[in-house]
Amino acid sequence: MQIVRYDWAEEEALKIYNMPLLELIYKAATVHRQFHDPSEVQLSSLLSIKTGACSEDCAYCPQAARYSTGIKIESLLPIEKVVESAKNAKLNGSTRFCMGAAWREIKDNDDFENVLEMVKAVNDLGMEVCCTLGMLTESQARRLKEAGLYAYNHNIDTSEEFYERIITTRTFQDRLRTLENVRKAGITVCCGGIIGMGESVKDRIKMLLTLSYLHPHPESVPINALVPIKGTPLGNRGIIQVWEMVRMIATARIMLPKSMVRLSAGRLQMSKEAQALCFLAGANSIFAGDKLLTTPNPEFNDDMKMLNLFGLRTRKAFKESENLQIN
Ligand code: SAM
Ligand code: DTB
Ligand code: SF4
Repeated sequence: MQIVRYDWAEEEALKIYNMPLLELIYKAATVHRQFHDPSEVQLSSLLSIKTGACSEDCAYCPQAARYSTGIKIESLLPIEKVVESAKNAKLNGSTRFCMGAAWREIKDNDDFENVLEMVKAVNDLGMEVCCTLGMLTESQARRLKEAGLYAYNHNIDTSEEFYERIITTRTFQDRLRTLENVRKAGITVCCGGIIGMGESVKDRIKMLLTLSYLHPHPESVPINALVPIKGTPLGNRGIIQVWEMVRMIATARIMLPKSMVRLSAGRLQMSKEAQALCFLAGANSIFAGDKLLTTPNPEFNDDMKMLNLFGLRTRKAFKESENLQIN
C-alpha cells in the first residue's frame, strides 16, 4: 500500500523514475487504483483572458513580449465573452474552467476587479473555477477566494537549479511564495511543470521532490510537454519522447498519490496509444477544447472518441478526493 508521503528522498525517486518501463507503469497504475477511480478523467477547459505582451522572459513562452512569436495580443476580455466560453465548456462536459492571463503578477487595478467578477460568474455556473494570473499577494488571494476561486495554477516548471536557465525575471522562491499565499487563502493549488526544455532527469526528479514537500501536496499537478514555439529561445528543441512523458507521469502518480495528475500541453503531438499509456500510468485529467492558451489542442470531438474508446468517463465537479486540506 502506498501512503501519502512528504519525505521522499532523491535517490528513491530517481530509482522509481528509472525502473523498467513496464514495471513502472504497473506500479503507478496500482497506486492510481488505490487513490482514484481509474475509469474517470477530469476535463478542464482553458481560456486566455489576456494574451501576450508579458514582461517576463520565460524561455518557453509564446506570450513573452521580448520574443517575436506572431501571436495576437489582446487586453482583458469582456466578462460576457468569458461567461459564454465557460457555458460552452460546461455543455461539452468540462467541470473545471481555467482563466489564464499573461501577467507577471496581479496588480490592484480595474483588471483585477473585472477578473473577480469573472470568477464569481463562472463559480455561479457550478464549475470549479481556476485562474493563472502570475504572482499574487496574500490579500489578492483572499479576494479571489471570496469571489469563489477554487484553484490557482502557478507552475514551478522545473528544478530550482534549472529554473534560472529558463527564467531570469523572477526566482523559484518567488513562485513558492505565491503558492504559500494561495494555500493560506484556502484555495486549492495547481502546480506542475514542463519537460523537454533540456533539463536532466535529475531536474525532473527535483521538481517532483519540491512538489512532494509542499504540505499538503498540490491537489492538481499539470505535466506539460514543451510545445516548441518559433521565436522563443526553446523554439528549436525537438518534441519529447513519449516514454519520458510516461515515466514522468508515473513517477508523479507514485510520489503524489492523491493529486490529480494532468496530461497537459503536448497532446497534439501524441498518438492515442501514447495517451493511453499516460492514463494507465496515472494521468486522470486533460485540457479539453481545441485550444490551450495560444496553441492548438486536439479537437474536442476526437478527444471524446478517444475517451469512449478507452472506456473512460468524465468526472463530476468538486469531488471529495480533491477536498482542500488546510494546514
Ligand atoms: N503568466 C502566468 C504564469 O506564468 O504563471 C500564467 C500563464 S503561463 C502561460 C502558464 C503555464 O503554461 C506556464 O507556467 C508553463 O508551465 C505553461 N506553458 C507556457 N508555454 C508553454 C509551452 N510552450 N509548452 C508547454 N507549456 C507551456
Ligand atoms: C499548465 O500547466 N498548462 C496550461 C495551463 N497550466 C495554464 C497552459 C499550457 C500552455 C501551452 C502554450 C500555449 O497554449 O500558450
Ligand atoms: Fe508571462 Fe506566464 Fe508566459 Fe512567463 S509563462 S512569459 S509569466 S505569460
